[in-house]
Order: sequence, then C-alpha cells, then structure tokens
Amino acid sequence: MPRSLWLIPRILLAGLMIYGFLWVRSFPRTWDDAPAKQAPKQDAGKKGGHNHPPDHKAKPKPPPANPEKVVVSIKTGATEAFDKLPSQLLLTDSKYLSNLLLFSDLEQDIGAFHLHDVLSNISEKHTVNNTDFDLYRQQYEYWALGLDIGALKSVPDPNPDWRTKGHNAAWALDKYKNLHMLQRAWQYRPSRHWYLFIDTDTYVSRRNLYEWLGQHDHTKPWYFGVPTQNPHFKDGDTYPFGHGGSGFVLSGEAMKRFAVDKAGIPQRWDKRIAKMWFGDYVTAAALHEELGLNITSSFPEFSGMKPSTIPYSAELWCGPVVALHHVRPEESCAMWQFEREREGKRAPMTFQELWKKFIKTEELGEPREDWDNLSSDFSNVKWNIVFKKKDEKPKAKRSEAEEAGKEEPASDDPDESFEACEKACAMHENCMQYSFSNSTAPNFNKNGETKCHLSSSFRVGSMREPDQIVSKKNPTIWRSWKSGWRRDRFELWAAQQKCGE
Ligand SMILES: *[C@@H]1O[C@H](CO)[C@@H](O)[C@H](O)[C@H]1NC(C)=O
Ligand SMILES: *[C@@H]1O[C@H](CO)[C@@H](O)[C@H](O)[C@H]1NC(C)=O
Ligand SMILES: *[C@@H]1O[C@H](CO)[C@@H](O)[C@H](O)[C@H]1NC(C)=O
Ligand SMILES: *[C@@H]1O[C@H](CO)[C@@H](O)[C@H](O)[C@H]1NC(C)=O
Ligand SMILES: CC(=O)N[C@H]1CO[C@H](CO)[C@@H](O)[C@@H]1O
Repeated sequence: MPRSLWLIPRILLAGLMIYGFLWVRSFPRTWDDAPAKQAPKQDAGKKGGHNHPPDHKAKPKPPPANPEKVVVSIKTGATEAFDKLPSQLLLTDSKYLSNLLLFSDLEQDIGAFHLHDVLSNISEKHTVNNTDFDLYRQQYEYWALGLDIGALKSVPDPNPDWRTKGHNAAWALDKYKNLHMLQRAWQYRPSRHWYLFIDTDTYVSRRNLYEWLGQHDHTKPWYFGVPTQNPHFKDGDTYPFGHGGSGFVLSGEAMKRFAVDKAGIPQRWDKRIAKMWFGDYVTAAALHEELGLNITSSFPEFSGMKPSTIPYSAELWCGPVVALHHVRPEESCAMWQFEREREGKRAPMTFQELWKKFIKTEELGEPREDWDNLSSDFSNVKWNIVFKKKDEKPKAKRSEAEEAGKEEPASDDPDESFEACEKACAMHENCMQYSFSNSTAPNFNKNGETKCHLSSSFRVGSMREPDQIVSKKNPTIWRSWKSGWRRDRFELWAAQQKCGE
C-alpha cells in the first residue's frame, strides 16, 4: 500500500483518541465530588432558594442512578392509608414496585401491597402510659372489630399545644415513626445506593429523580431535603429539618451509618420523642446528634410545592422538577399524564414546562377575592419585596433608581387599601403579584407585618376563606385576602427566557 494511503486511517485514529480522551476527562468532573451543582447550602431553606446555574446545556451529564438501587418509602397512617395510598400505587410504574416500601402505624394490606407497622417494636415502657399511643391502640381495636378506622381522623391531639393547634391524634402519633422507618427501610432493602422518603401527597417524577440522584455520590453521607425552620418552633428546635412531604433523601452511606455503624438509634431515641414536636425534626436531630450529618438543600428540585403554588421565577425556571407536595390525587394524575405526553423528550421536565402546561392558560387578569397567591407565605421569603411604608425610614435595600439618588415618587401607603397595594406593585418593576390582607400578616422579611404583600415570583395560590388569626394576643380577629397578578409583566419575562434543550 502506498504510504499516502495510510494517512487517512491514522488521522481517524488520532481523532478518535483525542475524542476519547476528552470524553473520559469530562466524564467524572461532575460525578466525583457529589453535588454537581453547588457546595452544601445549609440555610437555603430560610432564604427560600439558591442560585441555580442558569445554563444546563454546557455540562456533560453523569448517567442516572440505577432504579434497582433506589428505595422509595411512603409514610402513611391507618386513618388515611386507604384514602390516600391507592392513587400513589396506581401512578407508580410496575417496574419500580419492587423497591417501594409502605410504612404505617397498623399492619395492613392494600391489595397486593403490605403496610408495615413501624411502631410495633417500640418498648412498652414508652407507650403504655403515653396518651399519644391511645390512637394506636384504638386503631388496632377498630381493625380487629372491622370498624371504620378512617373515622378516627377526627380524634384530636391528646396533648394539644397552641403551636400544634388544629392537629389530630394521627398527626401526634406520627413523630414516633420516623427513626423506625429509616431503620426498617435498611432492614428490608439493605445496601442500596439511595433512600427517598415521601408522604402520600408527594408526586415524584421518577425520571428526574434518577437523573438528579445520578449527579450525587451515594458513597458519601448525604441528607438531602428542603431545609425548613418553622418560625413557630424556635425554642430549642434549632436544626433545619427536611420537610417530609417535600421528600428527603439519604444516601446509602448515610443509611449504613445510621442503621449499622450506630445500630439502635431508634430504640435509644424512643424515650425522647414524646417531648419533641414532629417526626421530620426528630430525623434531623438524630442525624445531627448521632452522625454529625446536616441537611443539604435539594430545593428547588424538591420544592414542597405544586404547579399552582410554585414561585415561578428565574431561580428555578429552567431547572428540573423532581418532587412536588400537597398534590391531590387528581393533580397527581394530571402530572402523570403530562409526563407521559412528553415521554420522548430528551431534556428533563422543567418548571417552565409546568407553567406552560398548567398556568399559562389560567385567567389571571382580574384580582381575586378570598384568594391567597401566597405573596406573604413563609415559602416565598426570597421573592417577597421589601417596600417602604408611609412615615417610615427606609429599612432595607432600595431599588436601583432610588439608590441613584432619585426621590421616590410621593405615594400612598401600600397598606391603605387593595388599590394602593396594586399601585405599589405597579411601581416596583420586579413585582409580579400582590396580595392584600385586611389585617396585617407577617412577611417573614424586613417588612414585618403588613397588609400589602408584594412578590417578584409568580404564583397562583388558591382560594382562601377568611381565617381566624392564630395568635396569643388577639385570637378573635378574622382576616381575609385578595390577590392580583401582573401577568403582562411575567409573560414578557417568560418569553425572554431561553432554557436550552
Ligand atoms: C422486633 O423485635 C423482635 C424482638 O425483639 C425482633 O425479633 C424483630 O425482628 C423486630 N422486628 C423488626 C421489624 O425490627
Ligand atoms: C403507668 O402508670 C401506672 C399508674 O400510674 C403505674 O403504676 C405504672 O408503673 C406505669 N407504667 C410505666 C411503664 O411507667
Ligand atoms: C451542622 O450544623 C450545625 C448547626 O446546626 C453546625 O454547628 C455544624 O458545624 C454543622 N456541621 C457540619 C458538619 O456542617
Ligand atoms: C376582614 O374581613 C373579614 C371577612 O370579610 C371580616 O370578618 C373581618 O372583620 C375583617 N377584619 C378586619 C380587621 O377588618
Ligand atoms: C392550596 C394551598 O397551598 N393553599 C394554601 C394557601 O395559603 C395558606 C396559608 O399560607 C395555606 O394554609 C394553604 O394551604
């Protein structure tokens, strides 16, 4: 063969080697050191979010986690199991059922599915004189006699407190489950890579879950969740906890440390739980005190929201949706259908798509009475706009125009009326929506308590009948809400966003 003919295969081979080298080099970069995205964000929950990388297309993606190595546990209770679990089970693809665990407070079967009673091994000395367990005993009696266990939903919390106002006995019993649930998840499905814990009203996009888990290292101890610090629970409850309904994830390594290296944690903690508030906090406290493990934020992939309550904004617009919360069965169904419609797409389902699918067509031109678009909600802190109230020195950062030395135009006090609040929104160029409460409500930011609440995120919210204010000071006041949107502004903004496929 003439020498010149050898050249072509040589060039091809060299090209192939360079390509292979680049491929190998780029591959582990996001794989090795756990979160591909960012360093742990311990207080992200307080701020309500984090800076999501705006552009996903540049990074090579690690392969998704193997579903065989991912355990999903759903926590329920006997008073709600038959109402709430069936839709979850219907919408779970049969290929994932072998790694699905159901944890409850009564040993039962729903069709072919077994519900494990995770309270069954708690020592009698912690339950016999503990009125929190009255419901547990009653449930068993009802079950043995064939009575309607669902009726026990109305049994009130036997040890009520103003902070847990409105909760029932089933809620009070729930906190004893968490640590036992973790232990049993390992016992029934040991040595898997990932363990996800959710509630019955959590919707999980399986595809996005496996992709997201694939970006993290399961051989390191991880506790992922939506870090929450309930403002009503300050005294002594200092650890941010992963809100259970939003879903929290433990890596195989964290679970091994919990269940094997430090075996017996649930048994050692049982005596402490009566004095603690709720199970999600128990989990965070035990992981911290026993393993030195703190929560890492998985917001907004795990948001604790659903399409109508998601704070649509730049922070999450192009990011993937892994888990939603407070999702009613018919809403889960709509999500499931949507995921099937877009099944062929290469890119993961994003928040932007949820907006287009579920919100874009909503009629939000007119303000709504008895409606709370959640402008002031705790979960909206990051987007809650600090504004100047009348007769007040500016408290916080002011807009660029103001900083440039211009006098703010003389304005009404936004708290004066709904119309004044609407006007205040119009004057803040980032304001996407506003809500007005007829008595002041907290904003969880520097605004303190106001009637007008402005937000730079766009949320639909929901009907909200006037409700009685929960406060020690003035328990007789009723508060009503009215909300409005700047759909024009938001659509303009949305049209300018490019997420990249
Ligand atoms: C409960 O305790 C009994 C006796 O100690 C033990 O045999 C059993 O394995 C335990 N069950 C679970 C699920 O931990
Ligand atoms: C439960 O209370 C009864 C009556 O006060 C007492 O006799 C018994 O010792 C208590 N049991 C436990 C395990 O504390
Ligand atoms: C975990 O959080 C606590 C505060 O709650 C902090 O003191 C501690 O240093 C954190 N530990 C790690 C390993 O980040
Ligand atoms: C707010 O509106 C509700 C419902 O209309 C009413 O019952 C309540 O008295 C009002 N509260 C105040 C402080 O005006
Ligand atoms: C559907 C929904 O999320 N409704 C919420 C509206 O806001 C109030 C107070 O923030 C919540 O209690 C509701 O659950």
